[in-house]
This record gives sequence, C-alpha cells and structure tokens, in this order.
Amino acid sequence: MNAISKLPRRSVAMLCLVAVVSMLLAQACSAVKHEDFKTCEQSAFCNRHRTFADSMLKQSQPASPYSVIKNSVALDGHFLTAAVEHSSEKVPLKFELGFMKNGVLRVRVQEETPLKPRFDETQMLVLRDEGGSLPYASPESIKLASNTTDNRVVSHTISYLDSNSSFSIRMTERPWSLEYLVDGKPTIQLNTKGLFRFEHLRERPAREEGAAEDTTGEWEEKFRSWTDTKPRGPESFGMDISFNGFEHVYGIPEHSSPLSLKDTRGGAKGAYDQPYRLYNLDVFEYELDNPMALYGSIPLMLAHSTESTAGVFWMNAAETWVDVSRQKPNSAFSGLFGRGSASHAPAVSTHWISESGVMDIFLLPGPSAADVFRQYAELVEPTPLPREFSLGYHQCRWNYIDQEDLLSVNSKLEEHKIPYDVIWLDIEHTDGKRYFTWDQSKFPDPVAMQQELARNGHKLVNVVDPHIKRDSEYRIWKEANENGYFVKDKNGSSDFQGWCWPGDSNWVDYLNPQACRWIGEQFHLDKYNQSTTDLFVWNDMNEPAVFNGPEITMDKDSKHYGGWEHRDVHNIFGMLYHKATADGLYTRETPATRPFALSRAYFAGSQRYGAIWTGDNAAEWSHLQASIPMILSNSIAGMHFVGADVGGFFGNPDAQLLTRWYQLGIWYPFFRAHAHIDTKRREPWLLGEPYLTYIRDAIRERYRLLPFWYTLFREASLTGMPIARPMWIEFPLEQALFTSQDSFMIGSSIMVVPATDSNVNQAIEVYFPAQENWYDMKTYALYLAPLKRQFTLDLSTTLVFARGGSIIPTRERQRISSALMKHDPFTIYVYISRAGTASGKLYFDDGETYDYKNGAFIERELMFADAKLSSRASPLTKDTSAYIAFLKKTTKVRVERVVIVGLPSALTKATVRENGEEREIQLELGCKGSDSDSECVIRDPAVFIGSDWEISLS
Ligand code: NBV
Repeated sequence: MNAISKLPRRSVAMLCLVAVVSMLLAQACSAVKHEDFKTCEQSAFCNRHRTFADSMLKQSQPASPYSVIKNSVALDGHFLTAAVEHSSEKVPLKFELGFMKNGVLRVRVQEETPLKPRFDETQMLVLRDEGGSLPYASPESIKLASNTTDNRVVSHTISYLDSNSSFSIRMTERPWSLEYLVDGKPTIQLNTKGLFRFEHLRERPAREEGAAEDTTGEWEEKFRSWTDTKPRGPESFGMDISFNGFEHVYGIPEHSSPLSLKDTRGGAKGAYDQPYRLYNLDVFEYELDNPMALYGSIPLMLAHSTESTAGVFWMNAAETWVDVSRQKPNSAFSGLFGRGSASHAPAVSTHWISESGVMDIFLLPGPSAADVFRQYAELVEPTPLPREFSLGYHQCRWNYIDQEDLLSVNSKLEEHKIPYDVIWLDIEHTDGKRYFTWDQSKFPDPVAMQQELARNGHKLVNVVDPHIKRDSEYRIWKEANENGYFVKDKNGSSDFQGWCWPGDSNWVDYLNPQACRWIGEQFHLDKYNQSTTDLFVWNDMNEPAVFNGPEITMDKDSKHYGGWEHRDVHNIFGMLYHKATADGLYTRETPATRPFALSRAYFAGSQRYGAIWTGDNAAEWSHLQASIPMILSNSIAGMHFVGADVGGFFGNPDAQLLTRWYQLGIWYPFFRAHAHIDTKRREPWLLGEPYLTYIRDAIRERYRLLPFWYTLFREASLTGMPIARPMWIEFPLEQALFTSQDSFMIGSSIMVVPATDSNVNQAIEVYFPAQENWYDMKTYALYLAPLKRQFTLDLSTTLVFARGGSIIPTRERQRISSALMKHDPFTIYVYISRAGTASGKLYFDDGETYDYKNGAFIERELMFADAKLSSRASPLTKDTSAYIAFLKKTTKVRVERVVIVGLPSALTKATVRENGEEREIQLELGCKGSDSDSECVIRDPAVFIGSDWEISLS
C-alpha cells in the first residue's frame, strides 16, 4: 500500500483500473479463491490458541495453568470479582462476574492493570442503551458461599434470584473454572477443558541481533504480499465453553454450513478441519458447507436438547474463530475435547478465540428457546417494527439501466398484476460510483421517476456503498476529507486508501460519532440530491470490501478514531455504517418515519438498523437449499429480517429453479429477487407461462399473508422471537427435528416444506410433528400427526401447512402494492386443533410512523373455543388519544370473511355479536363438517376489526 501511495497519480489510476478489471475477470471464472483467505494456521493468534489446545488435549489430565489468587474473591454490588493468574506468567487478570435478573451471567476478563487500554467500546456499540440498562440483579438477591477444604477455598457457589427462578454458579479456584448449574447440574462450563488462555499486553521484546525471525506472528504477521505490523503485540484470548447434556449447537452466523453446526475437531465423520471463522469478508463465489467467514458475524451460539435450550454470546468485534466438538454419550470415542471428562452425558465443547479487545461473555441459561431469545433481546434489543412496505416483494437487479428501464419494469409488474413494493438501483445508477449522485444521462429526472413509482405506493432503494471515490470535485469526498473523517493508515497520519468500484477510495470512519452524524445527514432531502421520502437505502461492500487489501478488506493495522486499530473493530464496522444510514433516514423527516436500510455486513445488534441478506449466492439448486439453514441461523441469532437473493445472484436459473426459488423466497422474512449484471434478464413475466402464473401466485400468497407477517414482526419486536424458525424451536422435544432444515416454521403457525430439488415431479417426504392437526393451506386437507407422508409435486404445487390451533389473519383483495391494501378488509382463517380450539393474533398500525409507540395500533387476540370465535383487545391496547385517533381512521376496516378449517360437526348458522347487537348469518354448504377437508366460510360478518366481537356457530 505504501509503495503505491508513492506512485504518480496516473499510475495509481492505471493500477485501479487493472484492479477493477481483474476483479471483473475473476467474476468470469468461478469458485471461491481459497488462497485469498486465511486458514486458522495462517492467522497467527488462531494458530497459537489451537496449538495450545492441541498440547492440552494431549495430556491425560489437562489442567489449566490459571488459578484464582488467594483471597481475591469479593462480592461488590451485582459483580463478583476475582484476580486470576497464570502459574508462570504472573500477570493478574481481573475476572468480573455480573449477575442479571433474567439469569444471564456476564463474564468479563482483562488485565487488572493493563499496560495500555484494550478496546472496550463494543459494549457501548452493541448493548441496549450503550450497556446502561442491563437487567442486573439486586445485590441483596446475590448470595456467595465459599467451600473450603483444608483451610483453602476450593470453590464458590453464587446463587441469585429473580421473582420466579433461582440461578446458581460454581467457580473453582485452582484451576479457575466456572459452571452454570441448572437444577444442580453443570450446563454451561468455562475452562473445564483448560483452554483458557489470555495473552496479556506486554512491551515489545528487544530483538537480539542475529536472532531467529519471530515465527509466532506476535509482533508481525505476513499473509501473501501483506504485512500486519501488530504494534501492540499479542493480545488475543481463548476459552473453552462446553454445553453439557447437549448434542446440538446452532447459530454463530454467517457461514454456509448446516443449521446444526458440524464438528471442526475430533475426526467425526464429515467434520470440518477448520474452526468457524467470524470475520466480515466479501467472499467472491462462496462455497457451500464451509466454515469460512462470510459477510456478517454474530457470535451467539445456542445449544438445544430435549431438556433445555441455552446460549452463549461472545461479545467481541475482532476476528474470532470457534471450534466445535461433540462428545457422544457412552461411546469409546469421546471427541477431542472429551478427554478428562468422566461424564457419560453428551456434550458439545467449543473453543472461542478472539484477536483483541476485552473478553466479555454472556451465558444465557434459557431454559426454553423463547427464554434464550428474550435474554438475548434484553441485552442487544430485538428487531424493531419495520416499515410495512419492506415486508413486500423487492424487485432488484444489478442494474436497471436507466429511468425508462426502471419505469418499464414498474409498469410491467403492474400490467401482469404482480404485487411488489420496492424496485432497486445498484451501483450503475451513480455518476461514476460517486454515491449520493445520479448518472444524469441515464436518470434525467429521478424525482419524477420516484413520483411515478409512488403513484401506486411503490418505493425506490438505492445502493450507497461505504467506499468514497478520491476526487476533489466530489462533494462527499471533499467534506469528509476537510473534516478528517476518513479511516487512517497504520501510521495514523494519512488517510487509508484502497481500491473499490470507483477506483482509488477512502472510507469514512464510523467509529467517529461526528462522521456518523455527517454521513447520516447526507441522506437528508436537502443533501441527497433528487431524493424523496420514497427513497430508501442499501449498504453493500461494508465488511468493508477493499479490492487490494489483505483478504479483500482493510488492513488490520489501519487506525480508527480514538487510536484504535481496525483489528479491534473489524466486525462492527459494517454495522456502524448501517446504523449511520438508518439514523440518517430516521432524521430526514419530522416527525420521523421508520427507515428501511439493507446491509450486507452485520454484527450482533444489526437487527436494530434494518435487514440483511446472505450476499452473492448462485443460481443453483444447492444454493436454494443452503439458503434455508443460512436464514435460520441468522434468525436464531437475532437477525430476524433476513433473506437470500431470490433466483441466485450469479448465473442464470432455468424457469423451474426460478419458480421454485420464488415459492421458497416468499417465506424469507426479507423477500428480494436480485441478479448479477452479467445475467440474463429474469423478471417474472419474461419466463412466460406457466411460470409467470406460478410466480405470481407465490408472490400473491406473500401479500395475502402480510397481516400475519406484520403481526410476527410485532411479536419479534417485543419478545425477540424469530420469525423464520427451525423446527426444533416449535417442537423442542422431537429429537428427529434437531437437525432438520428441509422444513421450517413461520411463527408458530405455518410449516413450509420447500421443493429444492431439480426433479420435476419430485417426491418429498413430510414429517408432521407432535400430536397435532395439520392442514394443507391450499386444499385444507387434514394430516393427523405424528405422521410421515410422501408427496409428489408438480411445479404448481407447494407444501405449506397450517398448524391446528392457529388463527391466521389475511387480506385477500388483490393489489399491486402493500400501500394499496391499507384499508382492505381482513379474512381470518381458523385452523382447529384436535381439542377443537384455536388462537392467534392480529396486529396492525399505520405501517410508517412511530405513533404505535403512543398506542396508535390495533392488536387483537383471536380465540376459538366451544364453536365460538371471539376477538378482544390485547393487554397492550390502551385508551390513549393516539389509539382513539387510530381507531377513527380505521373504522371502515372490517372482517369480510372467516374461514374455519377442520370443524368437527356440520353447522348451519353463525350468530354475530358486536356492540350489544346481534345478527344471524346462514352458512352455506361449505360448512359441511367432516373429519377432514372441512371448511366453513362465514361471509361478511362485517365486524369492525378494532372492536370486541363474537361469532358463535350452531
Ligand atoms: O453492487 C454490485 C453487487 C451487488 O449487486 C451485490 O448484491 C453485492 O453483494 N455487489 C455485491 C458488488 C459486486 C459483486 C460481484
């Protein structure tokens, strides 16, 4: 990089061109370039910890070299502190255990008196209210009991309470280890395998002349042509975390691996030989079934067994690696981490390794999956209620070439009656990849274009990448340059420079709050030329992608605001840009409307700022399949608003694959079709019949169910419950489903079994779990679970089942955007359980503003029992003035149909009661009543959606 900065400008421009051209050429050839990315062995700190782990695991009785310093344990408010040191290094480490009301235990470790501060701002950037409102337990509820043998403290038991439960932790002194006890049994264990290792900060040792070169990579590390100077020396740390009694762990996205994480050590069949890597990277043509790092990182892992669910959140923004190894119960082979363990219970041992920062771990005890999601949401905040339009269909392509092209796609979608909400513009819409500008020759009147889209409620999303073209005529670059807002190079004096789409570029430093505010303002209407309030934003390449950087990203020794190195903040960088973007959209209007911003890079907490997608997949059946575990892994890691490019980004899907992709894509929480610039156009009508009909039907199904989706997002915003759910979350006792990724749930009511195989008439086996009724959502056919059933499908058929006991709200008028559905009546589907009951919810509000925070929403609890459907306000509904105003605006919104599926007996009459009035509706033949396929339609009960009512059947 340095050598390049010394070149004359023209040569630099030439080099840029070469870089971009070679990037494009690389795109023409395929498959991931493994040599561009480090393995654990090539990442010096990972290698040091894994080598240490190897040496420990070779010992028959591995003992950690770290012990508590005598008499150092103290209870101080809601923290317990202890000083721990290595038997030979003698650098005291401060351990802080923080106890939370919800059972969460926080474990923080760093030097007691660090030589220099470690990066510790992750907590402020990630935790709710900058960490200021964590639910710590009251000091009175925390009890410490020390267990002594031969006058020496051996261990401590700490118990703490909330109103319902008590939690308990055991910490041993020599060696140091910690166990989270559930019913007296250790569930999550730290350092019981002895892999805790903390590289304390130190002075650089003088290098004696003639001494051999440092091969540990502690003070300098080379990778291909790059040198990482490591001015602070080694500062990494690692810890083993074991989940006792569990066979499956999940989460830690983003990887292309299966949902139930495979082993990375121990020689199990199909195991990876590399740890899962968390390091946000732009991996061109990523490979499936691989633990390599991808665009985002969420260091949250869940473990699940028939008995409970538990989680670990390893809050660190630096490069992190995670090894996973299962210990099978009662087997001769006990897994590589299994040595020294006398337990016959299954366990999953994991080994977490981070390069820098402070060790800051949260143990989430569950015991149910819903508890873990709530515990995590209490730390990091759940997904806020999104703008309603963003749950519709997004039509994207790199690129809609000009204004005419874009508007013709808009009118074609309308002409073919394909509902859609948003059309997207990729990088080519700009003036030479200068973001916030337009190529005016192609987009002569962007405002008129946005107005034309808005006529039927459609929106525009523009890509705004984080690399800023170095061009003194470009206002954005000029202002950032004048204000010193760019990330600096390793010397801290000049701006970091690298190549990306515009050629030679700089990157705004999102660690600098002023720079964030400034970039946010660039999204305001007076700054973003020719933008309107119908324009929203897409952040791409924010890992950040740097074409000529090590591993296609920023050099780790480049410098951020506050003097921190990029290494400390790498995984959080993309999220800070996403946040600045969302904040900018939030502040562009008064009163504010909800922003929509999509990001490629992400970290724990990104859910607060918008959606993410799984990056550059390919138009292949295998990628269609892989999208399911990728979406589910993100969902359970709190990133609920997630989707994959429908159709596959690279390559040309045939009509069958594209149809199947839409049929699955409508069940992605974020539903966008996208394609690479070199691919053939593939907007739905171009496929002709019958595909157009199939795709249109699929998209219409998404729109029909928008009230259900929106209600699920409401639930997520309150509880942290995922929207797309692995089967095991809904059926936690069904062991056969713990690895299932062929089917998944949307909320707790809909099971989707997508067709992801190229056989035209594919046979699919569906497992209907639990003792439940399941109904085909199209035919109403009833399946009595537990049941395995083979289905043979043609391309028009999909397998989607409603779970008996659910009530699902829909809107069934056909419209071309969600905006046009706002005042449409509802149709309510009641799917009867075996006990003859059902329940569900409906939530809606204006879909745009924050008035819902003042109570401007309608939230109904719908119940069916004793042949009576009733609607009552949710407990969160309050008679505020905002509520009353909203009710007034919606008085015309009524229920136009109720469909009851699975009624056990024939019925002839419905009696509707609302506001003290009663009227009768004769039921048509549909209400025939039988054991299966029964469907009873109550036409036009005409009840107001916001009032209390009852419909009794007789
Ligand atoms: O901006 C162009 C593309 C974009 O379409 C895609 O969705 C991103 O993931 N972008 C990556 C950069 C080029 C990728 C080859």
